[in-house]
Amino acid sequence: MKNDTKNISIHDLQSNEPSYLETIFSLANGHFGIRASDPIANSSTAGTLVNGFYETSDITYGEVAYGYAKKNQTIVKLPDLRNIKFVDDQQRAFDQSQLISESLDFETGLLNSTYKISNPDGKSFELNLQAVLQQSNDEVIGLRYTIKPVDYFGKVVGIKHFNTDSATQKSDDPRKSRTVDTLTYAKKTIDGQQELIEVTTKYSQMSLAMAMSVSTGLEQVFSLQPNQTVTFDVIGLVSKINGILDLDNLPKFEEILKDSTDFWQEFWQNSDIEISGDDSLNQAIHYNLFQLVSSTGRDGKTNIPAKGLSGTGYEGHYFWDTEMYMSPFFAYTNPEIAKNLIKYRYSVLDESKKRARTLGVKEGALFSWRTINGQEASAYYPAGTAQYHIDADIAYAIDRYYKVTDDKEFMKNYGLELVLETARFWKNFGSYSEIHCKKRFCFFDVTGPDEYTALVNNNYYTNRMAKFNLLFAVDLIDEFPKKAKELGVSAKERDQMANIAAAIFLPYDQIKGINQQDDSSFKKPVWPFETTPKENYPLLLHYHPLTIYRYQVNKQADTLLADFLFDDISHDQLVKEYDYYEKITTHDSSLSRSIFSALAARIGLKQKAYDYFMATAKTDLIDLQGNSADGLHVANLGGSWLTIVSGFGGLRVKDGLLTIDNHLPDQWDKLAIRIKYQGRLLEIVYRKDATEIHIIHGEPLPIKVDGIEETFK
Ligand code: IFM
Repeated sequence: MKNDTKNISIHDLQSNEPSYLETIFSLANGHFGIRASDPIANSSTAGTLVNGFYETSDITYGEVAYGYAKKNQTIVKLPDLRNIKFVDDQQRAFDQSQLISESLDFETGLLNSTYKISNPDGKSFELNLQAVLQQSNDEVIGLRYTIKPVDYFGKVVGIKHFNTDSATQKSDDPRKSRTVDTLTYAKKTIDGQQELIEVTTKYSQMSLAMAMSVSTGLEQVFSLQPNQTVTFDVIGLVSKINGILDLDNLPKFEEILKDSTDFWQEFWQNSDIEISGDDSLNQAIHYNLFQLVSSTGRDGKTNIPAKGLSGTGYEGHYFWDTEMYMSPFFAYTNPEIAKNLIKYRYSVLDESKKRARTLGVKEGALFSWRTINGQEASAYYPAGTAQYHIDADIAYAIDRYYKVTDDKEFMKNYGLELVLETARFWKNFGSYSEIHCKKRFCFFDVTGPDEYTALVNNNYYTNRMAKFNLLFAVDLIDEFPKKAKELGVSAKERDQMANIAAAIFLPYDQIKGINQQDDSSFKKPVWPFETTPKENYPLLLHYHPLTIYRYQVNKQADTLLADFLFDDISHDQLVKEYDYYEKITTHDSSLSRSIFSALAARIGLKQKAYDYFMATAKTDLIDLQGNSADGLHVANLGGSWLTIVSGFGGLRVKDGLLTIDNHLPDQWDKLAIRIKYQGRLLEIVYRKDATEIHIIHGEPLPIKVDGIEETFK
């Protein structure tokens, strides 16, 4: 039976703005993505994006300093595979189009769009375009064009060639992408049915091939007659980076659709979430999970761009978003993908060691704040490189993966080394200082997750994460002593890490009784929220950074994120901390609300948890941040899962035990989630007065549910 909450159509959306719809209905398979363009409009924002395919350019600084990032890395917008041209019997283009309907099916991965296409006389036909990406062979897309006359009859020429004109608009918004005009296109083969182009970037020296095959011909003439339709299929191909394409044995459209349907069926089998009684919310969650997995590189060489493959925003860069917001979903539903995301970090470990040397650290690795190839691409170090918490975020994701899978082999071959090299960074980048007559280990000049506070001393989140990273390294050294020795660890180094972890300073305000965001945070005046007009949000687009940094104002969860992750402060302190930081947080970052919701659920602030969650769940579907046209907020897609499962569902691994606390919102009668845990598939059903656990397959498992440990079969 069809599930009504596993599809979305334009009627479910409040905006019909074309570039917004291009994002919302974009399709991807981890390797490449295609925006849902109007096929005849030649939109400047339409196109194909390949995960990890970027061009570099020099970063131009007014004043440069040692160690600044040198090169931009910009994801390349490639030709639009949907694009087509139709010409009438007088050789005039059908150049007007109007979107009539559009819907995306999350159970098959099929996007269905219908347009009314008209010539200069206003005579028209209806074009239905179906698009679906192959998932097993991720280089393939199937496109089916079906044409039905409205009041135009007679000759039409359909012309399908690669359109390589690409005009991206320049903008001052730092979240948008810069233009790339250093591409070379070479037509390699062309016959009546197939066209292949090779795209080469001038500076990053990457290339790939795109091809399309139209069985009825690249330029085909047909005649539209009353009550008749014309259908033809286009099979499109996008090679791997520096790869080649095989144009023989192409699959048929139906085969691509079947492949996609099989993929999505298995996906929902392992990862579904159902909330009783709110169809539009279920739809939003299903949409989020569909787009999250679509956005994710699965090959161990690529990662998850902050906007997925749905838009060029943030230039296709990978951030800490992956480890803290997206990989939890994969660890618990598709650990193979979680593993490959960590493998990507391993693949840039050498670059990260070099970066640590540039920062003056003689051992260890510093992962880049924003990057594709491992090199730092942030030109603004106060909110870029200074966010070195990314090292510990990666270690945290490895710990999560290990807890959920118990994959010792992976830890021996990859995990240990990554945790060790990040711990070495912390050991060398911080320093001892005397605080309240005690020797404490500190991190000076650091930026935490909150990007409205920069270059402060002892950011609580960073210090808490560094402590975790060092302790985790010590645990792993003890667990894998032979491998640790091979990696050059001595008993002295191990003890040094343990001692530093114990001495790390965690700022705490005695009077307020809460953890302090950093050494200076409470000394600053609170941002004048009462006199800030609504239209001045997000603040980053209206105030100089130095205006913002001088106030207590948060863009996103910072200290509270540490509280969420470590669950190590008393209920009373958490309530006070939440209350304090909530008042100074703007949520100008889409990474914020999910954490506020999850924590509110844990504290018992039910209405707040629900309200923040509703905004999180529908961030892109209601264009909450106002910039979904640039691409989806993929961290938030993962954040919405995190809120449901770890917030309302209270799921975490604590003291080696899967632990669940039922915080079901009053608005729901039932929540059912599916997760994988150490080789088992589980369904957890939360009701108002009970929590049921079903082990769908796998061995019995002890679980702590609402404080009581029981073995479930
Ligand atoms: O990584 C985030 C950051 O935390 C807030 N600004 C946007 C980045 C990319 O999503």
